[in-house]
Amino acid sequence: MRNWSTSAWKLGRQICLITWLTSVAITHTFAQAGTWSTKAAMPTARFGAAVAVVNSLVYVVGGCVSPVGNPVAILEVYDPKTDRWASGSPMPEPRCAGAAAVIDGLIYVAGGYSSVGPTGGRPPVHGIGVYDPRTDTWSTKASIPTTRYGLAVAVVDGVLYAVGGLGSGTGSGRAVEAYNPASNTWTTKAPMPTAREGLAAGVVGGILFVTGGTGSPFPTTLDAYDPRSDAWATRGLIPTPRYSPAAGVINGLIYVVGGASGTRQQVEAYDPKTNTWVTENPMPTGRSGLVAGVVDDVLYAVGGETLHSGPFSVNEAFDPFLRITIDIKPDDPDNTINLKSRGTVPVAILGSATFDPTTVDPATVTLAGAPVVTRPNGVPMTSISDVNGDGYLDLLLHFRTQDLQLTRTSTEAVLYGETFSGQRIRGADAVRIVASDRLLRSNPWTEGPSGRRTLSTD
Ligand SMILES: [Ca+2]
Ligand SMILES: [Ca+2]
Repeated sequence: MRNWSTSAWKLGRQICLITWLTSVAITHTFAQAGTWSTKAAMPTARFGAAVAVVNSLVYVVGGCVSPVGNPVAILEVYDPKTDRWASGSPMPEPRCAGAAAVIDGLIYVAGGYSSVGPTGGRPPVHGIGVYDPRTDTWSTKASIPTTRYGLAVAVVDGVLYAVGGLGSGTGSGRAVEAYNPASNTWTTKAPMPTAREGLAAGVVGGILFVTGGTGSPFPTTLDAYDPRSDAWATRGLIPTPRYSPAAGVINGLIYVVGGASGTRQQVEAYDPKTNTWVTENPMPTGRSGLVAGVVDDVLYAVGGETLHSGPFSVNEAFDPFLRITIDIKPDDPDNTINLKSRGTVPVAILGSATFDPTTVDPATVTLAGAPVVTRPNGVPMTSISDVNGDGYLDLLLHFRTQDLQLTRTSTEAVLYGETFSGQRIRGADAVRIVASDRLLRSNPWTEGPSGRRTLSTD
């Protein structure tokens, strides 16, 4: 039997009880606005793999290929643009229930076990496996001090944090160790408040959030780690406690997907800003031991198992947003933005046969992190007209250029918002960032809040 799942199965009834007991204490709402779709299946069905995203490609590495375990070294790569899979060089050794993260374009895989012995023993993988997608080659770095599997890893400020998991040492479930690639060394950090194996992690605003997993007692909370102060805080309860879910961060929300509890289809999103949860549409194929990679704000839930079936090759995509079309600077096909301008950037949310932009709540809209310009009374400044003459009304909004979180290398700006009924929307348009001083001198025209051009007096 695979102990990796049976521990969760034993706790199944306990989970239901905990869920019922805690549901009244948790602030969460039901949005159910995101949509699921089925994508090309992974060539090799697996659970307990590790996942990383580099340059919009999803790398799924290692895992177990049979219900009894059988760790593998396989690397398979999914390209969401083409909905196709390719193979990469396998890891130096098999690894199941490890975890991966990306630093400077390299994939670091830590923890896991390399085989399953006849009596259920799981020899640990000691070294970090480092994969360079540019050369399709692997190397091995410093051994993790506390060997463990079913851990989570995450990166904050170029340092990899290996959190929790089940290992040989006592207290492995609370272990936190940080790996610095510059020095190839590990450092011991403050332990988690809650012991967890089969947990999920996400980073928002430099804070590492963990939830899920098994332990003693069964973890029902979401815990937050601040690497700057090396301190943990418990941030409240998760609506559905579960073993071995996957997690992905999209626009500052942590989406926790699947895991052993009930149908294993549950999707819940945590907002660190408000410390609240939203229940999302369930995943079509319920699974635990799956992985999740996020590309262009779409979460790809790949592989996994259940107690009675799997491993799975299934690949299902979750999009939290209604995708809309925007036109940054309707008068300018190049969407030129001078980051030092004191003016505003007009953006049209375009209407269509299927989308009425007047349903958008302007107070919820941001462009590259900037809010909509408001009137002195605080009401967002908006206008409605058919800016592109296609017969559908468009919503014109303005954003202060100096509020935009863009850099000189930005090539795209993303607009997020919600409709008045709570549907999340997302639109993106290309931008061309220009050297500021030169433009100010050569172009005497600046844009006012109305979007109309006025001659600058500079
Ligand atoms: Ca434009
Ligand atoms: Ca229009």
